[in-house]
Parts: sequence; C-alpha cells; structure tokens
Amino acid sequence: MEYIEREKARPAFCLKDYLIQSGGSDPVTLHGAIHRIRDMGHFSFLLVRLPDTIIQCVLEGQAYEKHRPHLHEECCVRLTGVISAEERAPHGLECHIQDMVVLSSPAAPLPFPVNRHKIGPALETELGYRPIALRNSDRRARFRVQAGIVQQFRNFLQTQGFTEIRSPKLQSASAEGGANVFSLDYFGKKAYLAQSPQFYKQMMVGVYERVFEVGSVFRAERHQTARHLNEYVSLDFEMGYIDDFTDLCAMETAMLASVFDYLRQSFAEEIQTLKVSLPSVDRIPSIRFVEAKELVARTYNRKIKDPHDLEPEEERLISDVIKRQTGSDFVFVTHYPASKRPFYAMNDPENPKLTLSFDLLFRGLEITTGGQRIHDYDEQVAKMVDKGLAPEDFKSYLMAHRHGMPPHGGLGIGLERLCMKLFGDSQIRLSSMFPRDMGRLDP
Ligand code: AMO
Repeated sequence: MEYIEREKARPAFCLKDYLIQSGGSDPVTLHGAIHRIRDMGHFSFLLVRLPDTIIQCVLEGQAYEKHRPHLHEECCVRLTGVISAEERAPHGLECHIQDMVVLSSPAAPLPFPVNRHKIGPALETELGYRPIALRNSDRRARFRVQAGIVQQFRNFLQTQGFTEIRSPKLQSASAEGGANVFSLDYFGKKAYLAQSPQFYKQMMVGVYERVFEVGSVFRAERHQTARHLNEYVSLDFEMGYIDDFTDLCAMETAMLASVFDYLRQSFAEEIQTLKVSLPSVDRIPSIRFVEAKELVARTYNRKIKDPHDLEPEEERLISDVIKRQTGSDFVFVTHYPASKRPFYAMNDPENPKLTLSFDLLFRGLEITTGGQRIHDYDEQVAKMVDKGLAPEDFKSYLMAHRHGMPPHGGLGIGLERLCMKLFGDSQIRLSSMFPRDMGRLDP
C-alpha cells in the first residue's frame, strides 16, 4: 500500500516574506512565468511573474548560453539564484540565476502583450481573452484587492459574532420580485436562480442571530449598463436583536473601515499599482431619501421626475454635494418609499408610506441596500397581500416568522460595484473576473 503524505509547509516563493527575512545571501529557488524578456547583448533580464508580484532576474554566463535560445515569454520556469540589491529593479532587488529548468513553453504567442502597464485591446476583446488578459499586472492587482476585501469582510464579521452561511442558489420563489429572475425547470417544477440570499439569511437569524454570506447572485436584467451584471457577488449580512436600522449602518461603517485598513496594510503594492485612493470611513453622513432628492433639485436646479426612486444621475449628484459639504465619499440615504421596497422591508411607524431601509452610495453609485425587516408573522402576511403576493408561495420563509423571529435587519453589498468605485472605473465588468452580461457566457 502507498500513502500520500501531508503537503509540507512549502508555500510558493513569496518576495514579501523574503524581504522581511532577507539579509542572507543564500540562493533561493522560485518558480513562475516569464512575463517579459529584455535582451541586453550577452545577458538578459527576465521579469518573472510570481503569485503576487514580479521579480527581475538576470540570465547570464553559462545559464544564458544554455537557455536563452529556447526561452520565450510565458515559458514557465523553476530557477535557483542569489538575490541582491539593485535600485533600478522592482522592489530594489534582482535575482542572479545560477540554474534554471524550463517547465513548459507556450504553443502560441500571446494575442496581445500583457506585460505593459496598460492592456492594449478594447474591453470586449479583452474579456474574450480574459484568462490571458488577467496575467497583466493591473488586472491581477484588481482581483487580489477584491480577494482582500472579501477576506476582511469575513474576518471582521467573525470578530463580531457572525456565522457564515451558504444558502441555496436554486430556489422556489423569487426574493426581490420583479421580472429580473432567471427561471428554470427543476425536475418538472419551476425554480429560480437566487436573486439574493434574502430569505435564507433572515431565516438563519432565528438560528444564529448574526449571519453573513458571500456568494453569487443572478439578475436577469435585460439591459447592458456600466453598473449591472447578470451574475454578481453579493456580500450579505443579517443581524438579530437590533434596536433600529441604524445599527446596521453602524456595523457596515465599522466593516468598511476595517476592510480599508486591511487593504492599506496588506495590499500596499496593489494599491499603488492601481493608484487607488482608499476612502476614510470613521463615520458616514446620512440623509433621508426625500431630503436627498430635494437637496439635489435645489442645488442643481433640477426637476424631480420620479419621486419614488433615485435616478443614477441623482445618485451621482447627491454624492457630489455630500462630498463637498462633508468630505465623505460615502453617504447613507434612508427611509425609501415603501412602493419601491420589497415586501420584507419594515414600514416606518411614523409614516407607513416609507420604510426603515437605506442605500449606501459610494462615489456616486449605490453599492448597498439594506434595512430593518418585518419580524411579526401577521404583519408580514398583511404586507405580502398588500403587495399583491400570495403568502402560500412563501411558506418556508413565513415558517420562520410564524414560529418567532427577533427584530432584525441586514444588507447586501455588490462586490463588483464597490471595486468599480474603488478602482475609479466607469465600467463594472472590469471588476468581474469572468463577467456575465447579456452577450457573454464565455469564457
Ligand atoms: P438589491 O437588489 O438592491 O438588494 O441589491 C443589493 C446590492 O447589490 C448590487 N447590485 C448589483 N450589482 C451588479 N449588477 C446588478 N445587476 C446588481 N443589482 C444589485 C448593488 C445593490 O446595492 N436583498 C437585498 C439586500 C438586503 O436588503 O439585504 C438586495 O438584494 O450594489
């Protein structure tokens, strides 16, 4: 019998760790793809792509004679060399290659260079070649930062007593209503792709009090805009025993502050590559929906066209005014009209035409929706009926209410929208690794 031994703790070479521990002149062994070759006559600079950075290597002497004729960009290599200081190289270090093995060679040249700062082709072409385009330093940095956001969202909420859940993405009822739901045949029954984990996170508040989820959600929106995807990543949390919805806003503020601190500390290279300016979020201003609409109408001499919702242009203008008045990149807009909020939103007891809900705008774009939910069974059934829905279609959701739920609320954040605004992009698809839009199902 043969056994598989446990993986030895031998992570890929990490330049950052090396920099921390450095001082020694011992040879290191590392592997990566050749991002760029710069021939200098009798030697070459090889820029080798490591998981999190690029290191300049010098191919010279016998290693140069042996390997240079067969070497191409995107060859995967394992090499041993000595790292020394070189102020003109990235990180002020370069690796002098002593020995090298070429592990693989590409079958064809790249369709466009990925080793320039800016990526060449138009967005549609880039998305078609996404597995290649993502090798570019700018593109890699975006998704490392995105991974950092998710990681710290998790870490922070865990410190606050939240339990991570995974809700089903195949569901029997649509949570967010409207026509934008993908329906499918589930062994003869009608099913839907989850528009959000809404029902499940609420139900789990009755079990764990505080829960969160990071997962894909699906919206069958039949329009191509710069801020919509048909599949996106939703960062959700839901908390029980709240006093009111501002508890949720306070938790989100603390979470965002923690995420940006983490990015500042752990992703300095990526932040620099992307020229990201990290916002300060000690506190976030909050304004009522009606007041926000009036503020924009007054400041910009605009007519209010839709009194029940914010137009994208209004989101931008509200953010501009708030930025000028308070310096904040974020603003909570609260008390949305009940007519525009789903059946689970709790009405404002002071004015039942409004809800105890909010959006968070970041640099001109809605990145979060949240609010207090109805926890009382009769009130929830009545609101469903009021909205023209059949309570029997929501049996399992109502089961939780029927058997007792604490006062609770939560929110959902669009990860790609948050990234889009952080990176200063005007197009959301750049923040999705493999975007799904009306025209794209591949790669
Ligand atoms: P909502 O439908 O407003 O609320 O979605 C929450 C957040 O998700 C993001 N978002 C999108 N991002 C990319 N493409 C889309 N098509 C898209 N649609 C929405 C936005 C938005 O603010 N269940 C509620 C949340 C809650 O109350 O907990 C919900 O899904 O950033």
